Amino acid sequence: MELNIIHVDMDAFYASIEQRDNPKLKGKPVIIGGRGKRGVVSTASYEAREYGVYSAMPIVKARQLCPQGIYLQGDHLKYREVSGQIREIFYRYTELVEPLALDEAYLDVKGNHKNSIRIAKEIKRKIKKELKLTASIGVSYNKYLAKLASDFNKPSGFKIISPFEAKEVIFPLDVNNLWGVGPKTAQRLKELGFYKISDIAKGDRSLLIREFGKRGYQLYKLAQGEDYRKVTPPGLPKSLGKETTFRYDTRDKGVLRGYLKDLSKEVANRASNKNVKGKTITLKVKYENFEELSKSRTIEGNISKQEDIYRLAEILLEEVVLDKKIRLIGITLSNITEDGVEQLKLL
Ligand code: TTP
Ligand code: MG
Repeated sequence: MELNIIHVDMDAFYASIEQRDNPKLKGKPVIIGGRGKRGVVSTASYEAREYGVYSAMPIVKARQLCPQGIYLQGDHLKYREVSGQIREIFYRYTELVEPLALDEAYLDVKGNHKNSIRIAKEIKRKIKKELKLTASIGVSYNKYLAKLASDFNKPSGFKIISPFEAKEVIFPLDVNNLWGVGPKTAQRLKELGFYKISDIAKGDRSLLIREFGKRGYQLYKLAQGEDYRKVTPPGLPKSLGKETTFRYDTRDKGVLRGYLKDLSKEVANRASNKNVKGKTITLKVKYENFEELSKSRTIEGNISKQEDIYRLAEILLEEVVLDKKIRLIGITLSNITEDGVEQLKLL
């Protein structure tokens, strides 16, 4: 298990940006939030948190707790811009960046030859040096633990959770520290006798599954420090496919190849429009009796060109038994990654 997942979460994001841009706000309780009686706190600087002010609290209440606070409406355009600058730093290390919010993202740095702990430290340093802001960073071997780690010693935290210490770190924690467990699930878990993560890890798996279904199994796995979710960059389609139903059913290979050529071209065009490439080609056929069959092949490299897609589809067609006529054929490109970002980003 490699420590290739990094989770970055900026500290008191909106408030820190305001403090950075206006020296008078430095070291002061700054509260960003909506205006008016019904406004709520978006975030509070760490100085303001000492008064008990936190996100989602009504502004009215915040003013009671911290009358000397500096209350600002905030500038979302600016926060968005800074968010872009932070992501630009991430992209120097990997294209596998999955933002969760303006100030938060998962990175998978498995493709980078540098040691991931070193990458994480560099990212932290660059955010500080170039953007004059602090981030809290967690490094681990999966998303759940990386996010947990980044939250460990905020602000300006840095924590690594290795496979050897994962259980030691998570076992004593309350079940609400499991990914996706909100107040309701936490309460139900406690009614069932699961208070700490260790209770789940050592508990009755079938009870969890009976109670929560698939989610119960996932909780059981998370409690062992296991999480198989991948870091998925946004906007990338999971697959690109195109299929066609024939006017006349056929088992003629020449005709089928002709269709495959057209379909390959369409899939290649879509890949080019979306600027993606893929590793897996799937050929789907539907026989005249509506029976369906699909065959896949995954290659080492990545493809996106018509001729490459066609070549693989043709190989797959050879594996299809043509004892009945076919009424539909389709090609799908999957296992998709962005094409050409490397060069663009270096420019
Ligand atoms: P968070 O990362 O949750 O909070 P934060 O960055 O302000 O503080 P922390 O150091 O604890 O990470 O959210 C990021 C930004 O999102 C936050 O600065 C403001 C905004 N936000 C809201 O507008 N409403 C909310 O309820 C929350 C939680 C955040
Ligand atoms: Mg944050």
